Amino acid sequence: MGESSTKPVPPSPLFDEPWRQIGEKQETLDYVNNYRPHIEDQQLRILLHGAVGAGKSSFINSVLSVLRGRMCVEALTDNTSQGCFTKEYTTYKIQKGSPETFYPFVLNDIMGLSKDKGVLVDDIKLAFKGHVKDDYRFNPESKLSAGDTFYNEAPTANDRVHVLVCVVPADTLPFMSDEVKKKIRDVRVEASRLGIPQVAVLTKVDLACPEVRKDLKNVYRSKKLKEMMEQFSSDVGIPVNCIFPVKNYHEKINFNDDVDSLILSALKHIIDFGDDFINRRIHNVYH
Ligand SMILES: Nc1nc2c(ncn2[C@@H]2O[C@H](COP(=O)(O)OP(=O)(O)O)[C@@H](O)[C@H]2O)c(=O)[nH]1
Ligand SMILES: [Mg+2]
Repeated sequence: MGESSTKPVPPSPLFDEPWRQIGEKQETLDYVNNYRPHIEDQQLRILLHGAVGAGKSSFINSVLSVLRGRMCVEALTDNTSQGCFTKEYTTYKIQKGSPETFYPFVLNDIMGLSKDKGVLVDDIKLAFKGHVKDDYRFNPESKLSAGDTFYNEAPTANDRVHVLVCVVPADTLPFMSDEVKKKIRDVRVEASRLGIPQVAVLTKVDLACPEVRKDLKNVYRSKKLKEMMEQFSSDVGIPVNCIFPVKNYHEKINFNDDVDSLILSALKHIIDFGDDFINRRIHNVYH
């Protein structure tokens, strides 16, 4: 009866159940607040790389904001994507409580993923090993070399990079050029050679999927985002379990637990990967 009036039901854009659990916000925040590297004074250096406009500065600001409990715009974001392919190397420390106390991790960002312009892979390699001093202005035409004022001849364990984070925007990910994918792979290979763990942060998930824009809790229910993460994983070789979707605090939006939880979850995993690397290094030195 009435068979002709039954329209085919379009498949839902969402899975019934999330395929990954977002950790509980307070628990993750406590974990991050209590994190201490095993060696005293060791600091974990997190290097973010990604194209202009990927959301690197916004991610740093989001981390600062979540941890300090107020909106921060320290790593000034940039709306224009022109003419800013030379960038200074800046270390962002995060104050913890009293003015002279800092979290034991720092963040750097580097613009290394343009098709043609952008930081040279050679310079990224130098940054990995801690040879790039703060305030160095990258030159896409020539690499930093020994003897330069900004070349650190004797990097300490704290100057080295302990975890590499590739920042990619979800909204434009399907249009990422083969050249950029190749650059991500090249940087990854160099990082792997030095044993540096790699993570990807997928920003702007709110712009990539309407269901996620409606409710950020849908992030691990969105079929579109899962597909995107799997495709990106197979394109550049970063396992899906090392890819973390986030929405940044990027304009005057109010604090929101869902935004916080995703930022903190990404940060927790970044810290864990970096910490593993530090511990492996100690092990290798002493054994
Ligand atoms: N909707 C949305 N916009 C974002 C997000 N993250 C960054 N943006 C915007 O993207 C633009 C570039 O971000 P920015 O952090 O400056 O990128 P960077 O060049 O990698 O440092 C800015 O206009 C941000 O407001 C996000 O998660 N969602
Ligand atoms: Mg920036």
